[in-house]
Amino acid sequence: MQIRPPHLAALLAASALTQPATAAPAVKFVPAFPNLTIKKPVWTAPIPGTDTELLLAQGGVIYELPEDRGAEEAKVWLDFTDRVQIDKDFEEGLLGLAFHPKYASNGKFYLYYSRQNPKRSILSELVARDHKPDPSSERVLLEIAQPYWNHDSGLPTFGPDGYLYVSTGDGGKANDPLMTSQNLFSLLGKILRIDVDGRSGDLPYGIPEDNPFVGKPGARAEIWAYGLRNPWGLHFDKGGRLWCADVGQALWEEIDLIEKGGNYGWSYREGAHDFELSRNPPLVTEGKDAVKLIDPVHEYSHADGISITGGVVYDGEAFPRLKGHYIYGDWGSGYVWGLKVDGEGKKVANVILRQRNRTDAKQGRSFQPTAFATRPDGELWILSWDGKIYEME
Ligand SMILES: [Ca+2]
Ligand SMILES: [Ca+2]
Repeated sequence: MQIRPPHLAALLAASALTQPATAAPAVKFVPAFPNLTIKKPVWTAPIPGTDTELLLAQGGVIYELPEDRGAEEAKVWLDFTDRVQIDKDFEEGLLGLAFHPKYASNGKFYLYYSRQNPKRSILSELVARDHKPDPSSERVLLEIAQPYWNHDSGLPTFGPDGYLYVSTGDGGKANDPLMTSQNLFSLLGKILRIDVDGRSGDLPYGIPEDNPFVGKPGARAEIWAYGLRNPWGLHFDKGGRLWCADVGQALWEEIDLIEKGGNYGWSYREGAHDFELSRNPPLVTEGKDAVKLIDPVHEYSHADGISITGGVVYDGEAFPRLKGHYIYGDWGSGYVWGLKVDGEGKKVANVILRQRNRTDAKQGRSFQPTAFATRPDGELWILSWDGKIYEME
């Protein structure tokens, strides 16, 4: 079933509401390695304790970012293409990487990727020895059946508590057809929290005792938060707040601050609006079982983009006015914004840092952010679907 396009005037009015009152800081986004093109870069992270930064390509290869800004090629750190299996290369592949907080002593890191037959997402632990990855060390922690090729999400990140958080999408297709996001027995449409150093029962990981659904019949104890559609961007800021950008369906893109046990609404809600095509049972709104849905701290309509790419809270030195802003963008339009919220998580400002891509044939949609990542000097790398790595200037 197709959703009727919303009335343009309504969307433009909504768009006007999301525009900032404050002037945008003068920021330029420029290719940092003009001669280097890495197909579909999706994440970058420094190897802790080294000067080497890694770049994940969705096809299954992890590269080392060259030191030479003029480099035309990047060295391969790990070729994982023998394990990453891709049926539809639009959303499947190698999607996430996280280093263990004690990587310096144990060499452990984590990958999230897709396999086929049956279609599934995998979260694995691997070990690097002297910072060289050992593919034979793979230990599979999670295998999550994927009903469809899209909405795999897959962004492992360690919290300040030392536990591994990983987002999962709703499994795919439109309208949450299997109603996974609200189903607490499904690991889809969730943010999970596991203890990679522990073991609970037969599980290859531990369940932290303070997870919100521990001991609740009919609920998976791995779940930390639920009601997500396709999180693309999961980030702990310095203050320990967990930011999640959740990609919308046809109308609204959203940014959430994730709370323990929180229900972020999909597919009852898209952004801060009722989702008309929801297949879920009617919401219980009164009594002790009343369902509380948490609206995003910020949303924008499809007048301004089509797919949010979550970011990071900027803590660098080069752009003092951006300090404390959550920098994010839209994969489709090329907009980049900086969102400021107060201590209570209420929106204070949302400034435009980059205008949308012009649609003339020359420029096309060249800038399509897939990730915003903090580099060791506190500034940002911005990865783009066109294979380029950008920085702010
Ligand atoms: Ca899927
Ligand atoms: Ca939501």
